[in-house]
Amino acid sequence: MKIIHTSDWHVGCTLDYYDRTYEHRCFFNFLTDTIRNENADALIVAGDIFDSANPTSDSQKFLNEFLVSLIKSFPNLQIILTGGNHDSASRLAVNKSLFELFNVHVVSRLEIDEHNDPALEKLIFPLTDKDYKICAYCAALPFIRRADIPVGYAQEESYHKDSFVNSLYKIHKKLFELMKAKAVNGEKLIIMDHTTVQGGSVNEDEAEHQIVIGTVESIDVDMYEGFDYAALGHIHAHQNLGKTKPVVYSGSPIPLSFSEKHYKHGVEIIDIDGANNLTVRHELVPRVVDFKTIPEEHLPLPEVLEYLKKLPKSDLLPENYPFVEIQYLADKFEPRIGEKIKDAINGKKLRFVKIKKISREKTEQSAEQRSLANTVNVQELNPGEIFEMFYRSQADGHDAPEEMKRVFISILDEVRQQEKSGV
Ligand SMILES: [Mn+2]
Repeated sequence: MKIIHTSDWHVGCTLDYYDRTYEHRCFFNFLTDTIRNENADALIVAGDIFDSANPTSDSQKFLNEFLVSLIKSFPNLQIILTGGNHDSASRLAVNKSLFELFNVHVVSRLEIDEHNDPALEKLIFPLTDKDYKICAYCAALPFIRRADIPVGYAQEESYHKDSFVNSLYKIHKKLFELMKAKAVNGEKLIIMDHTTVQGGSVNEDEAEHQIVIGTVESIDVDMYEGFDYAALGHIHAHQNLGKTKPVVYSGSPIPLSFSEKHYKHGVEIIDIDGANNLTVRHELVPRVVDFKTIPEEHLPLPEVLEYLKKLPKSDLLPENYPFVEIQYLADKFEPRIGEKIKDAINGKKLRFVKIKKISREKTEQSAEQRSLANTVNVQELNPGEIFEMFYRSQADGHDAPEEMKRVFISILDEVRQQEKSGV
């Protein structure tokens, strides 16, 4: 059987107020073609379906129409969508019971059962091939927030010093046991998760700069031991972190920001063959709108303005106009820079997104510092990670002491509790 794994669609996202619907529509067309060409049996989407917890009615309609088109074109396709940190658990679940009728399962939150335990059985779905033979079991874990875990849930466990991470370990272990008991005929065990795994890099081209390290809310890759495939979402750069079995971030299908323009955006095609071997390959999503940083060289503003004025004409349609970041080398204050740039690009077929000021000092910084400064999408990091990055930036690259991280997390928890209780 074939399963397609993707994540982080962020339907409804904009880039500096520019609409991205065209790119999503092209992606949905690509996905439809891929499901047809691969003769896929299942589509699993690991979180961040919408960009916002309050998607517009247009965004919701757009997603619903796509799902309906899939149901019509592929009546036997099984679809599982999980909630990510960008999604609202209750909003994503609005059409849950309707979609259930058509083999589309929406798992937006971790439910709690009558024993005050996470309702893990509800997260497990059998996946079948064309002959209705179960080939795999899929555990669909949505993004889990601290507040989702019942108080005292993993008290007796001691995988980790942080009680939240301890709970996550317990959930994964219990899910594995439940699934293992079902898989009496060697069915494959797949887990969907929307989380930060330690060692995951936010920039696949610079894998040595592993930014996501040691934060309380990130989990170890060993948590997926025993599973045949972990279908991850949350980090937008495609990567496989598995040591023996695949633990894969499919990555987002389109770049959400300029820092993601070099990512190899795509989807994963998982194949379980007749001999029960599982293989996976990454299929690239064609880039329909370019992301350009111009000029490529670091030039002072007057030369940049000349360069922009001389940009050649193109016959692109408006929906294909590239997103453009304009960079210039700054040594002094430049008044009215936005206006000057807008004048220089007037009538050019591009979408101006932002100005990137390169300071002379910065060009003298090490390449490593620059890549750290330029490649992190803050929205995809949790507060603990941002705190650690900030600490390192202020402390010549030294890691924050453990005690300080704990204090930060406890303050953060307190603030969240206060927000929840409306204080
Ligand atoms: Mn995301």
